[in-house]
Amino acid sequence: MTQFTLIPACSAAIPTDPFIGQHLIDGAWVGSADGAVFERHSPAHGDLVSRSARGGKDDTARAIAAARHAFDAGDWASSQGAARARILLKTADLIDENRERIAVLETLESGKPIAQARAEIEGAADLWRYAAALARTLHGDSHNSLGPDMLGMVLKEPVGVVSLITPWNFPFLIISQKLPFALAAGCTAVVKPSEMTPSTTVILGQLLQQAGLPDGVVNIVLGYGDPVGALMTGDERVDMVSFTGSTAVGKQIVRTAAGTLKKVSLELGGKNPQVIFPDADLEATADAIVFGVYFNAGECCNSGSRIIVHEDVATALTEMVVEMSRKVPFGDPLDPRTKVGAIISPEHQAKIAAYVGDAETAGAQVVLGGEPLAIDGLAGQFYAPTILTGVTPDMAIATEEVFGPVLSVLTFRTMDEAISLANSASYGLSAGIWSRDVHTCLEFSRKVRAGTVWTNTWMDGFAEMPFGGVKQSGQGRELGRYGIEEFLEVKSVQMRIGDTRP
Ligand code: TXE
Repeated sequence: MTQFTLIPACSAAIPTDPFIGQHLIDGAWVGSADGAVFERHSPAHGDLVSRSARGGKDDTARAIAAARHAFDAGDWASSQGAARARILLKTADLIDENRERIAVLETLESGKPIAQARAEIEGAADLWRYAAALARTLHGDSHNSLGPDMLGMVLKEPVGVVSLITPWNFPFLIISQKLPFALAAGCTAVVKPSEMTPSTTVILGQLLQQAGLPDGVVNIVLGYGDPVGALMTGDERVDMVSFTGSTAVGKQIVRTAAGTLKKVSLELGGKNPQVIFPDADLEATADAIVFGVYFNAGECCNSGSRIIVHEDVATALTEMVVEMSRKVPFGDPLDPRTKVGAIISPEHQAKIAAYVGDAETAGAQVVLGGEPLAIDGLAGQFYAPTILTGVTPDMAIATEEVFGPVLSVLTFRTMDEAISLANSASYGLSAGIWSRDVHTCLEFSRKVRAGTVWTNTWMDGFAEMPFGGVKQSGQGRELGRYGIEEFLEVKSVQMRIGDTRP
């Protein structure tokens, strides 16, 4: 029997000319002041995909100055919510119209399957529409119980200039979890996409211009965390940083932002447990586990990478997951049948392999995979679907984010033990519970420390539902009403009315 389902290189054409990315500063597309560029090759195919301006100190400073000027001029911040909503809605329509172009670039730069890239772009357009609706619902409170001659008003105002720094795993979706909400609130922005996946954010900038966004409201600087991201975090003219990425860089951002005490919102890593009780529908659970661990090749903060299964059903469930894993199509991300594509970089592939190797040394058993995959006709890096049993809580693989298609299986006997295992990582992004008993589901949901709990499902997401983590998974929330509140300040206005003489 073939061990895995592999999809070889398909016939989809890869553009011969690379995508050229420039910075967007005050409405103009420009190269770097020093002429520097960087390139991105497809992690699946090896071909050159994009050549981008590589931002430095001057480019970043100009972008921040443009955002500051656009905010302080007041036209955007004090515009009607309805006017901002119109631009966001137009942007959503343009995203739909350009879906294929964006999806192909996203796939080529990130290595993710084209079918998932298309769904991601569709989901992103929905976020722009949702944020447009929120732009028309901004309101504070009034208090008329402060005495006969006093009126209190609580106003919601935009935070100001926001720096938005995004990672490579869902480039278009993650910027769409931040930017439309910031714009709906009336903020202006400086955006830095990951150096691995800069190009779809450039397209977004082009679409925003087409939609009629005034110059300077959104500025994009392409380049690396050092210096661009760090400057966007430390500059006094920036009022807030919203970051998605690694916990290590999240901590660095907090330290840098402390110099000017700016507001910081962080969406960081996860080591998300799924607890399976013996009364769960095992087939549905296995199916969701397979989806949860291989989605985006496991390069996903919500990856369900840690299952904690009751001893009585551990063997049966693991066998089901192994069998289902063999059938998941791994391979050329441009082939619409592919469900799992390439690993983002050779360095990251080595990091995944090291985690698996260390777990084996520590006594875990590799029951599936545990090695790189060679795919016919593809020069990039792929890692096999990997399942480890006999994982114990003291192993690094049980508590650290691997960010690859690697599942760790732990076992439990009692609810207390399950909760203690689930809460044993320093992360607290998401968690799952599988049981037919509503009391079991509720008890777990209340006791687990996580920003999101899925019961009898995994990784559903809705524009309406807030998303974010506790513990070292971050602070602040995206999406839902909370998604816009992050970008608003509260001002207390206390007004004496009637006779103002003492
Ligand atoms: O992330 P980084 P990387 C995790 C995952 C992965 C690891 C490393 O475990 O293996 O992070 O990925 C910018 N100041 N996640 O190295 O470095 C950088 O340019 C300001 C979890 O790609 O955190 C990029 O735009 N910005 C995660 C962004 O930060 C800085 C998604 C993220 O890069 C900076 C991705 C600095 N000092 C990785 N240094 C999730 N939450 O889903 C870098 N950057």
